[in-house]
Amino acid sequence: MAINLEKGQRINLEKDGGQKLTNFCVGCNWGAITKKTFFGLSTSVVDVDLDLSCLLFDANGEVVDHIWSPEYNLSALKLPHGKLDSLDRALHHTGDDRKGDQNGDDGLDNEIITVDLNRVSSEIHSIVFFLNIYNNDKYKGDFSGIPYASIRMYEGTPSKVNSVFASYNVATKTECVGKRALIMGKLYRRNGEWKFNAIGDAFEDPSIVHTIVRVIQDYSK
Ligand SMILES: [Ca+2]
Ligand SMILES: [Ca+2]
Repeated sequence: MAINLEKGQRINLEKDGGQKLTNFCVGCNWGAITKKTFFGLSTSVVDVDLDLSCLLFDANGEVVDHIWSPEYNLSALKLPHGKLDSLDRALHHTGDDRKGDQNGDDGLDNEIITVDLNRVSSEIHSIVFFLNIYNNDKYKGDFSGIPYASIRMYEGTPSKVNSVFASYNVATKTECVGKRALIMGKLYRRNGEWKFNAIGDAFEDPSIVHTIVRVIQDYSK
């Protein structure tokens, strides 16, 4: 049975059979907004661009590595340029989806970070995942205005879901109303084992820059 994550919940990465979860996907599935126009006779689609990212920290809470869309060139802000792979190649992002599902829920996640915990550099002690609504002219709303948006950890590949380990529904959570950024959760080492803390803190951050700074300041330890 998949775990329905609650804010603040801490879980062991242990499957029903007792084996450890080591290879999995962290993904976000969301839909574009369909609007009825002209007295309901036709429809128009408003693209929604969510961005899934993560920051990787060492035991002292110093930034070791990061993954966010290469479309974000933040060098003017003294933040690293976006990239899709971690330096140790243990984590890989499938790429920036700027639209969301256009024809209803396709059951697949639109942005995914694949994780192989066995390959994570020993230097890394925590990995914080976060989600932003990209700041563009198409969608100015918050998480609650998106027809569906959920995050999950599952075994499989970006194109095939074998077994869902845990999920978190963003669009229906009251704490996400009025918010455009979500600190999803943190993978962290404890006594040689990986665990997961479903943080679930949501913020009004107008851009990913605010969230990156926030994660570095408040979620690195
Ligand atoms: Ca995106
Ligand atoms: Ca989808």
